[in-house]
Amino acid sequence: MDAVLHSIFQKVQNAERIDAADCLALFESNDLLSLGRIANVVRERKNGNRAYYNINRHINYSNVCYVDCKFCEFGQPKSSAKAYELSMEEMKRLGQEAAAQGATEFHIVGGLHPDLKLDYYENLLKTFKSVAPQVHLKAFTAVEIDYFAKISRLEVEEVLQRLVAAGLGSMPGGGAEVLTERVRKLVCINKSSGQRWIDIHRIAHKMGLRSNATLLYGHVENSQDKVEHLQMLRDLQDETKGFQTFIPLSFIPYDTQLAHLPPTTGLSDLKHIAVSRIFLDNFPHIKVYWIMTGIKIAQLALNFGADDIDGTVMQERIVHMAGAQTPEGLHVEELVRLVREAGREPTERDTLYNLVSRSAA
Ligand code: V47
Repeated sequence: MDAVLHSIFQKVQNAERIDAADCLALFESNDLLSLGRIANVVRERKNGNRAYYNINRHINYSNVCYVDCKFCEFGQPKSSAKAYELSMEEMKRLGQEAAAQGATEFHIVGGLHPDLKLDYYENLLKTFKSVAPQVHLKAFTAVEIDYFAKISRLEVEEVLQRLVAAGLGSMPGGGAEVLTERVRKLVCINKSSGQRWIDIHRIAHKMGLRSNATLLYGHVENSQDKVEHLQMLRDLQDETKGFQTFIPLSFIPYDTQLAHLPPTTGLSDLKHIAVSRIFLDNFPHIKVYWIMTGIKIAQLALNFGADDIDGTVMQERIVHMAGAQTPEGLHVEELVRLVREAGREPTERDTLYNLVSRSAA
């Protein structure tokens, strides 16, 4: 371990907070094993030997989206042959099927649809609650919430209050991409600003909602952008304590407008897990999203800072439309096997990290 990493290691061992310059040094280092060793100290201090997973289903009501982010192939204009909208009947069926398989969470997100109104989204949540009242609804990114506020000419608080009344339980971490304006201008110029994303999570947290945060890495961003992104998240978390989990998302380029970029590497995937675990000292959990990293890297990540391996997902569309080669869902037995083999203790959780115990069948 070189002198710079060694001094960061000492701070972490003494539970001292590292600063933005330290974070930059971590991103600039390729000494992966040392990064993992440092991250593991934080990971085990916070979560011991546990590795969390859940039984969840992703449901993407529609991919119609007017925004046209360069990294996203899921969002399509209404006229595209790839555009779709699920019917309420179909969504009921998906909800019932997942609930019968023991799902405790539906993760519901979609594009920014030019025609749907706020009552559609309220109805959507009510429909899921009517078929599976016990299942937690983690729904709508801050970008969707911002859009709902614009189209309904309501304040964000009121939109969230109406959605909570319809069954909203918490918010996922999508739409953050890279929060700096430099990167947003390059890859998602039509989207809510990074500051707006932060402000909406602040409002949600102040209303008592929990949420997650993400970072989309491996495209046009540099290390400085990522440090600023993590700093914005850490600052908000100091203020509200409303974030549960941070999820670094590795960019899948194949069928996107950025197809000329190379895919991320194993080294880079594990580095992002480790650096975020070390810097985000006020986030309880770091999740490795196996859908994007692949199962093999996800398993290794459990010893490089991650304490959560996400869930069964059942049907992933966002990055599979971008050409991801990973499975679209996993059986819970497979998740448990991966965790055990990594030497961690598989721990089923619900969305809010309450432990779930199931009696053996
Ligand atoms: O916001 C879009 C990203 C996100 C691509 O909160 C891409 O628990 C890689 O946020 N390659 C949605 N990523 C997914 C997401 C998420 C996933 C799992 C759990 C949680 C949680 C949140 O996917 C988008 C965008 O950043 N994305 N296109 C792509 N080609």
